[in-house]
Amino acid sequence: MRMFRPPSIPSSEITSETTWLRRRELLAQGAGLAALVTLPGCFAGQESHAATEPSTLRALEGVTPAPRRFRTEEAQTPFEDASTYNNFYEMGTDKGDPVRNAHRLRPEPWSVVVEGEVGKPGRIGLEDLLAPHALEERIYRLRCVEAWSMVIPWVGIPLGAVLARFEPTSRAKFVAFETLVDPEQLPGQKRQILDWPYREGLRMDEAMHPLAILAVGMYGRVLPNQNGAPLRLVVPWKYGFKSIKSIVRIRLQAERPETSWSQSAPREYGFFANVNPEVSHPRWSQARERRIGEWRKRPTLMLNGYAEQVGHLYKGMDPKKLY
Ligand SMILES: Nc1nc2c(c(=O)[nH]1)N[C@H]1C(S)=C(S)[C@@H](COP(=O)(O)O)O[C@H]1N2
Ligand SMILES: [Mo]
Repeated sequence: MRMFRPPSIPSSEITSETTWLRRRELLAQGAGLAALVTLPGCFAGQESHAATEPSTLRALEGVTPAPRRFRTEEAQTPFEDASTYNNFYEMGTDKGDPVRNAHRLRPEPWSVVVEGEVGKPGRIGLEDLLAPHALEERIYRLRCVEAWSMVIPWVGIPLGAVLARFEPTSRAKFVAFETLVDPEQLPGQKRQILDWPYREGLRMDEAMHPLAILAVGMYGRVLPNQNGAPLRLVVPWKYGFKSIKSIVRIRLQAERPETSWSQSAPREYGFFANVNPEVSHPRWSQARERRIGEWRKRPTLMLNGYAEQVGHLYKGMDPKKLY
């Protein structure tokens, strides 16, 4: 991960309302563009980017609105920014690379292997993974370790509910996740920037916490490829790199899994990666952050503002070790 550079995209508008919750018809490939530009707050004056939208981007039906504890009323990051300023190293290391390379990824059909310390292991199609769960909205802050942040209305399902279906055994203490490996779909994998696949992990109690979700959409629509289609993790109290994209494998296990960033730079990126303004990254302070679209920096909140909800998970642990 690199040092902060100001976003290369002009990001001035602020979507102040949750305009996105309107149910939308399935957008046909051609009609999609026209329909998207009419959505208030999105794409105003940005038609050129809309043209790069994956053709599968379509509305999600029947989403339960987020209850108070799973939403922030802060201004939401415009969809335009959240879908063009990305970290997805498998699609390139510049923030603009993912949206440029996104069309190569084929998010359907898609399946996920669930294995390890579970009663019912197996490979499961995305539809079957999602089917028994109602889609829920969650409006979360997400803070990148590079000190920029966003507010995004996700659509997904609680990770804990999904894991429970596979009947974790009593030996399951951690969950390991892996991203797809396919250099044709993810051209960044032609270079050994990280030891692919991208790998992340959570402790079991973190994974079961209701704030942790598997997201399939944002802003009421199917996830754009550059944001991790068709299925990504969102863990809002941890630095963004924990929120692994385009997941193909979930393994429950007794031991703490190795993760890509802590393996490549253990001094800089730990396993827990809890947002903590008091613990500096070795190369920069984490005390403040720049919300995409804002000029003035704002203070970073302990556990990204979710301390009341998840603080108890880390009782008795040294916060200095929780980076
Ligand atoms: N597979 C994979 N997942 C990933 C990354 C990545 O490079 N590869 N980058 C992470 C980082 S550093 C951040 S900040 C978030 C960014 O998510 P966004 O682009 O949807 O905002 O994705 C995370 N998930
Ligand atoms: Mo990040």
